[in-house]
Amino acid sequence: MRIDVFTLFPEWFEWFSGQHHVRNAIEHGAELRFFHYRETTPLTGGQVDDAPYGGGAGMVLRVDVVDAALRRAYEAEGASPRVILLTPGGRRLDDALARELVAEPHISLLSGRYEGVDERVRERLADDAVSIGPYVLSGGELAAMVVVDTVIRKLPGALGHADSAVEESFSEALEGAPEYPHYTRPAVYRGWKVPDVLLSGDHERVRRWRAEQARRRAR
Ligand code: 6GU
Repeated sequence: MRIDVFTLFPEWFEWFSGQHHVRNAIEHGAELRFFHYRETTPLTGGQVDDAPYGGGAGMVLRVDVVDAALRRAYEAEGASPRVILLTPGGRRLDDALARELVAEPHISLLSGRYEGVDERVRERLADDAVSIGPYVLSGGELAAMVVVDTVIRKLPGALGHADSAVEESFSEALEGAPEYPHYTRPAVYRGWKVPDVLLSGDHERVRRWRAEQARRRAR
């Protein structure tokens, strides 16, 4: 799978790209690339934004700037990724959407900044608009990291243990329920005990207990 991120702040992603699970996914064949709007802007002086028509505060990311970045990235190689605008008004990210995205061979995430992004980006250039939750961030960069993280951890090899992503919270294996509780050593700490069933060695009882706990958390 290939994931491209378009941004005005590529340096924000340096730390993220260095994280173990991200590097693992890349070593297993995932591709993660970053594109800086400023490097492909058709405007002079690295301009990427402009004042809003109709007036008002703040600046708006220009449609010609986003179009130039997409064309430069894809036209020569004839790539046609699913283009996703990151915006607080988009479709809410959940596990179903993450599964939908991980099934794509190639996605592009467009981060916006400033007061907003020219609406023609959403109407004409993007296939989808996605939000990570009901609050407003200063830009799409953190949202892009959240989307990339939820998607790549579903790719083979991103997590150390092959089954870790299968049974995790909200996944299909748990029928969309939040995850069951986890415990590790010590078995008793300050008198706080780990449930006996987990120490029983009876895998079937453990499986049933975990399924019941996950259902309970869902309620
Ligand atoms: Cl995708 N972008 C911004 N700026 N704020 C958000 C968001 C995205 N999702 C939730 N809040």
